[in-house]
Amino acid sequence: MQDINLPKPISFNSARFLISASKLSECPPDQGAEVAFAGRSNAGKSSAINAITINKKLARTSKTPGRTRLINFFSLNREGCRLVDLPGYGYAKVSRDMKDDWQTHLGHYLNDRQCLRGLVLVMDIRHPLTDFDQMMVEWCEHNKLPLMILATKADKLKFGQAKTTLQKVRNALKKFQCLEHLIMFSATDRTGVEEACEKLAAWLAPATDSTAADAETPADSP
Ligand SMILES: Nc1nc2c(ncn2[C@@H]2O[C@H](COP(=O)(O)OP(=O)(O)OP(=O)(O)O)[C@@H](O)[C@H]2O)c(=O)[nH]1
Ligand SMILES: [Mg+2]
Repeated sequence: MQDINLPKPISFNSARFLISASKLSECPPDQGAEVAFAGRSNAGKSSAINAITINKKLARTSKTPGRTRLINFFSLNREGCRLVDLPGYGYAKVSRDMKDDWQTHLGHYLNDRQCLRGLVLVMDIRHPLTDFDQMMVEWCEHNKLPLMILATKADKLKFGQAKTTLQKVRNALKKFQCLEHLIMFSATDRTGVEEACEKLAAWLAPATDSTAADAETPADSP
């Protein structure tokens, strides 16, 4: 029997570009529910968003690291729900000032955004757990923010190798309670896409009821 209060399911294919922000003040109002994709430059964040939304043209991807320099917001078919493509970290070829600038804005977003429901950390399965990745995991743990890791570009490894790497990552992170999902992923052959969609929809679900979303918002930011 269908619960009459059940909202329509999120369709990730409904994602549409909403706005780009270079700083916190340019972001959409801090309401509803967002899930942000973070990770090293060139790890495959934008490609993961495109695979999840089944829209190759949604987030711009590039062979050149540092393609995504702004915080890009994508709206979904459920009001107030958004996916967020964050600028990659660790891009070496930009000036130090510019790098500091990005990291400051990224830091502001991560620290201040009340509507953030979870973080998707995208890492290249061939180079997992860089220093920055570890920092992000620790940041999620400290802020009690649910974490999903997409070990992407799995198509670049043999299945056995990919499995072994995943197990190593799992072992390395077993003390972290924030880690809710660790998924072998490939934007190219769509490994793990369905699982990621399912978990993302669950994270975004509470925002369907605005009172529930409000009730969940802590009075003070961490
Ligand atoms: N083989 C393979 N290549 C991938 C996959 N995901 C991304 N790529 C490639 O990796 C490169 C970087 O992908 P992006 O999605 O632009 O990476 P990004 O993390 O958004 O990069 P920045 O915006 O620079 O931070 C592109 O050439 C993609 O085609 C994957 O699952 N498999
Ligand atoms: Mg990108």
